[in-house]
Amino acid sequence: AAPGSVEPRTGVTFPTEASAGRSLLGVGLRKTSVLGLKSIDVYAFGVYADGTDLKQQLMEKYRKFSTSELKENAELTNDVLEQDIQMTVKLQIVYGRLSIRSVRSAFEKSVGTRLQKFGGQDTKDLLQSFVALFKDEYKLPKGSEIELSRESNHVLKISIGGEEVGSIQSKLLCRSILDLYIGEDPFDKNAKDNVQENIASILHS
Ligand code: DAO
Ligand code: DAO
Ligand code: DAO
Repeated sequence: AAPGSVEPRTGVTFPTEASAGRSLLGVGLRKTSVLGLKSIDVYAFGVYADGTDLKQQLMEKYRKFSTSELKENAELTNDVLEQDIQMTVKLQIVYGRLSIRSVRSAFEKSVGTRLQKFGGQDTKDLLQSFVALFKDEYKLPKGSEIELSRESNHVLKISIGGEEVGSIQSKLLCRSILDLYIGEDPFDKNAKDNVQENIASILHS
């Protein structure tokens, strides 16, 4: 098999490198619960970052800390979210009956909460106009691959099945999306911890 990391609960493998030489830092699972009862595995994900950007933006500030101090350092994650560091989150859908309607409402909830938290109330209309672009006729069957990437200068790029479907320059939106995976209340705590550990070791390499 090609080198990579397997997300253990779904068996999805993520390659150790994403496009443009970004390295895999952690893998995880995005779940949801229906009616607060049944838990559904929705997608597996892999978080990648450009090692050179990490060093350039963060080394100066964090070199004085040991690796174990860095693993616990909340400010480090905050800086990763804020700075102009190229990152990619690859998603692979594992839920077989995902409707665009539920993608829309999940997005409103997950990303919407973050937009409000970091940007304030006036992001609401923008969010509405964005989710309106998720048309009902789109399909995201099991196995679909989505890439969310932050390009330099805070450009968010979204690709589905290797095809770019949109991009927008917004520091707030980039931050809000990455926060789902490595922020304060992440989808998968274990994935977040692995990402932070790997960032710590990159900063000491
Ligand atoms: O079908 O009732 C249901 C549950 C569906 C849950 C959907 C969660 C969607 C998560 C966002 C996926 C983004 C690609
Ligand atoms: O898991 O709650 C979440 C948010 C995931 C962000 C996924 C964005 C996907 C946009 C593609 C929609 C295409 C119809
Ligand atoms: O950063 O200036 C800003 C405000 C951006 C708000 C983003 C709202 C989200 C909807 C647009 C997403 C399009 C991909």
